[in-house]
Order: sequence, then C-alpha cells, then structure tokens
Amino acid sequence: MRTQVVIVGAGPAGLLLSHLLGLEGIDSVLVERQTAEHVQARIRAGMLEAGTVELLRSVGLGARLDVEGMEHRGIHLQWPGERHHLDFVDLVGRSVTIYGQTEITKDLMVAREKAGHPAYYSASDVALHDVTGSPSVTFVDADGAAQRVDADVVVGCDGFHGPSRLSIPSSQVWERAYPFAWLGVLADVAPSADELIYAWHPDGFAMHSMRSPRVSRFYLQVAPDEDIAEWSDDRIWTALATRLAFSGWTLETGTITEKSVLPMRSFVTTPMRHGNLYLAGDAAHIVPPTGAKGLNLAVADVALLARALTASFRGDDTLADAYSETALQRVWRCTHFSWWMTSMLHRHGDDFDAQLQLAQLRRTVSSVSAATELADNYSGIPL
Ligand code: FAS
Ligand code: PHB
Repeated sequence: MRTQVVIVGAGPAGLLLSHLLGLEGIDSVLVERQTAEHVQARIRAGMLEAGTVELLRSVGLGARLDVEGMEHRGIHLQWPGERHHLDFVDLVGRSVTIYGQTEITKDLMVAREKAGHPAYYSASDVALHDVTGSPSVTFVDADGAAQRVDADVVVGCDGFHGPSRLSIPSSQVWERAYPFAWLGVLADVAPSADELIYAWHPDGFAMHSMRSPRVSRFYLQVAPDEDIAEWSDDRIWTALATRLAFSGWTLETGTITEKSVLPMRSFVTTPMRHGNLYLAGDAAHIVPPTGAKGLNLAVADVALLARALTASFRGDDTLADAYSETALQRVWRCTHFSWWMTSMLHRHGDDFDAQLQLAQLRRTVSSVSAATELADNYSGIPL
C-alpha cells in the first residue's frame, strides 16, 4: 500500500490526527495493535479543556459531546474541615467538560468509518523502517497476512509502550516516578457532587469525578505496588467516605463496575520529530492524571501536527520544522502543572511536607492570583 501519512496507534491521538488530515484531503492509514472494541473499552480520561471541546466541535465531532458532555464551571479543592469551589468561568472565562475518552474514541471511529480511510486493527509485529528517508511500516494483519505501507510521513501515536519512540536514536528522556499510584473506580451511582472534588487527606488523596448523571468515577491514592485484590468494594467506599468527608455532605454508594490501579509518572522524550517520523500524545509524554492533561495534551499535539503536515504537503515546511520545539513548550507547561497538582494533593513525606501542602492549598483558594493560575492551567491555556 502507499499513502501520505501512516499512523501507528489508534488511540485518541491517532484517530484524531487521521480525522483532521482527512478533512484537509490528506490520505492516511492507521495501524493498531488491539481490536477496535479493546481501544473503545479502555476506561481512561474524563475531563476536557475548553480548547479541546472547541476543536472537537469545529471538526464535526461535537454532536454527542454537546448532548452528553457535562459542562463544569470549575472544581472543588478540599482538606479536612474545608471545601472550596474554584470558579474557572469567573477567574479566566473558560469552563471544562466531562466527556469520557471512551466516548471520544467512539465518535472518532464512527467519523473514520464514514470517511472510509483504511484502519488495520489487531496488527502484530508492527515495525517502522527508513524513517529518515522513505518511511514504511510493516505488520502482520488480523488475517495473518504480511503487510507494508509506504508513506511520505510516519506518525507515532502508539502511547507509552509503543515502538515509535524507540525509532529516534538520539532521543533524550526525562522521567519522574511518584511514590504512589491511583486506584480508579467506576460505579453505577449518581454523582454526590455537582463538580469534581479534589481532596487532600492524611490517609491520602481522593477524587470524586463522574461520567454521566448516573455514573461516578473515583480515585484513591494507594501505594505504587498496590494489589487491587486488597481492595474490596466495602474498603473502597469506606476510604472514599473518609477522605471526601465534609460536614452536611453524604457520599452516595452504588455498584462498582470497574476498579484498577493506575501508575503515576511524568515522562517526556525529545525531540518529537526525527526525519519523517513525528511523535504525538503519550508516545512522547506522560503526565500524572491529577491535572487532567493527558488526553488534552495529545489533542494539542495532534492539532498542531495536522496543521504542520497540511502546510508541508502544500509546500511550506515552516510549521513542520518547528513542530517538536513548539509542541514541547506546551508539553513542559502541562508537565509542570500536573507535577504541581500532584505534589500539592498527594500525601507523601513527613508532617512538615503536609504543612507545606496545606499552606499551598489555603493560598490557592484564598488568593485570586493563585486561584487564577490554577484555573488558567486546568481549563487549558488557549491552543
Ligand atoms: P493511547 O495510549 O491512548 O493510544 C496508543 C494506542 O497505540 C493504543 O491504542 C495502543 O494499543 C496502540 N499501540 C501501542 N503499541 C502499538 C504497536 N506496537 N503497534 C500498533 N499500535 C500500538 N488522562 C487524563 O487526562 N485523565 C485520566 O484519568 C487518565 N487516566 C489514564 C489511565 C490509564 C491506565 C492510562 C494508561 C492513561 C490515562 N490517562 C488519563 C492518559 C490517557 O488518557 C492518555 O493521555 C491518552 O490515552 C493519550 O492518547 P494517545 O496518545 O492516543 O495514547
Ligand atoms: C476523570 O474523570 O477520569 C478525571 C478527571 C480529572 C482528573 C483525572 C481524571 O484530573
């Protein structure tokens, strides 16, 4: 096969890039290791920045988002005895929206089906070749047949564990592992709060999020090597009720439908381009999910890369030559913000550290300038 852009990975980054390129008349082929059902079923991100919502609407992906998305003015920050709402609309004029990554993936797959761009799911032995010359990707397709796609450009959207990053010989890596993980919980119960609650607690961080008026999403700080088998549903609800406790407020419980331990790390690889190979999304960077940046950063990479590749195919390489440097400015801003939110809210270190965290939380909810800095970053500095 021959195409203009071959994309490795059909998560949100790969699917959105293919969609954006298709709107500009640029052909692409997607090569994905898992089945489409597996990709759709992955429970991951939930919070969209204002810019992400605007972008999805502008490219014909806003229909279900506008009906099922839950627009929020801000978030609650909490510690024992205190709960404070930060109103992002008042502070920076931007809201945020809860709309699960699974829903975005479904919308993108439907759009791709309609556009008719080829996508190979259940591909194995995926390999990249000659990325600085005439790139190609080889793989074995779902029927066991050996395939090769020749392209002008190859884009690695294959996440943290994909092969694309390893095709950049001189890449530099920055990494920070955190001394804790998140236990993620999905439950069939109406949210007990109107907007997200981020709670600092001596026992550890907890968050109340949601997916719909009938489905709630929760996170608990646990040890990095926590065994999920140690967490019965009762233990989960007891820990959530303790860490989210607030006078006059009740946490509603329900049937837990999914629970898993999610690792926490900060990871950046540079450069994000090598010859005719570009990286976008988790293939190039990972942020701890405390700042709700992972998915939004992948969208920002892809929006930038789609513009750069479109201009390049039309004869102007200026944006493509600047892609890595431009994308990394946002990557490092979001990496810092995610690290800052994680460091402020997760219990670690000694009592002195706890006092510093509480001082930061009190400052953030009592100072307009401090609250504005959080609101500006969380709601998404404009693309
Ligand atoms: P993805 O990892 O989503 O997609 C990469 C795709 O490449 C996958 O479909 C994979 O199967 C495929 N692939 C891998 N190797 C391949 C190969 N060799 N050949 C072909 N295909 C290959 N972000 C938040 O904002 N909030 C959250 O709560 C949150 N929770 C998360 C929980 C988990 C367990 C993980 C891993 C991430 C979470 N994230 C969260 C971040 C997440 O949403 C990512 O930022 C988002 O999925 C990034 O999208 P992609 O860059 O497309 O990467
Ligand atoms: C989620 O709803 O999954 C979610 C929301 C905000 C975060 C992390 C995860 O910071």
